[in-house]
Amino acid sequence: MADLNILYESIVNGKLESAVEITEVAIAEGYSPQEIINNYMIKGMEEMGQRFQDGKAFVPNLLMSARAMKGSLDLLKPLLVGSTASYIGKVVIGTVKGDLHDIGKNLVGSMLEGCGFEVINLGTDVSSEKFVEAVKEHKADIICMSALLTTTMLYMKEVIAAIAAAGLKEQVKIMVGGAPVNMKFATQIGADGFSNNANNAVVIAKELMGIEK
Ligand code: B1M
Repeated sequence: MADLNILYESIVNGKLESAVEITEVAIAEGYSPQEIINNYMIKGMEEMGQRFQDGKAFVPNLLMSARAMKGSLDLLKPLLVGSTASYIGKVVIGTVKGDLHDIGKNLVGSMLEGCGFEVINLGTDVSSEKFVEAVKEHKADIICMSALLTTTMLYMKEVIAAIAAAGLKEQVKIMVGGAPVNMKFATQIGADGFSNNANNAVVIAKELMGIEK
């Protein structure tokens, strides 16, 4: 039987191979991807954040942990993606300019995909111009912005201003998220929705599309 504490330890210690190995076993044994992600992988990254803050871990450690997390996530992603014949809405998602954190954003994107949205992932360090272009090009219903730094979250306001300046505010709903972002901030900058986790992001996105839960 899979000991998922090994997965937690592998993320914390940045061990890609053992993270992948134990994830494969867990999948074969029928663990749900949500349980694996929420109870072990995210907890491992949170522990690394704490250690980093306490000066007990450094950027290379974070990178190793992120690599291990990505390895496991790549295996779980196909299980999150459902088989939808037609999409319920189109989402453009990206981490805002100046910010390179993408694990949480990718998780949100995968969950949205799994729940029937078409997702256009713009990556990290995304400028307001790129968001505007993508909304126009893909005729997106929702923009999801992610930020993990207290400095870069401020850029979300600039993106919203650029969307308004391009005359797109009535056309597209704007959702924000990421560790330092909260409901108060989301309201202040004029976002239509906020979520502090990937599961709830789907609920909010559906609400914004006018779809019953
Ligand atoms: Co950095 N980092 N980091 N980092 N990093 C944090 C964010 C930090 C809190 C660590 C700490 O000090 N405790 C801190 C920020 C402090 C602050 O601003 N208050 C920090 C710092 C300071 C930095 C650097 C400045 C360090 C340096 O260079 N001196 C630097 C900045 C680089 C840059 O972006 N320009 C930096 C770099 C990095 C790495 C590149 C090494 C690496 C990222 C690798 C990668 O993403 N590919 C990294 C990591 C791994 C972290 C921590 C440890 C983990 C982040 C993570 O992946 N969490 C993080 C500490 C922490 O968060 N505890 C930290 C797991 C992920 C699943 O959660 O991203 O929160 P999260 O996503 C959640 C929710 O927030 C929400 O749903 C997700 C799933 O539940 N969500 C959304 C996220 N986006 C959403 C969008 C939505 C909705 C919900 O749309 C609507």
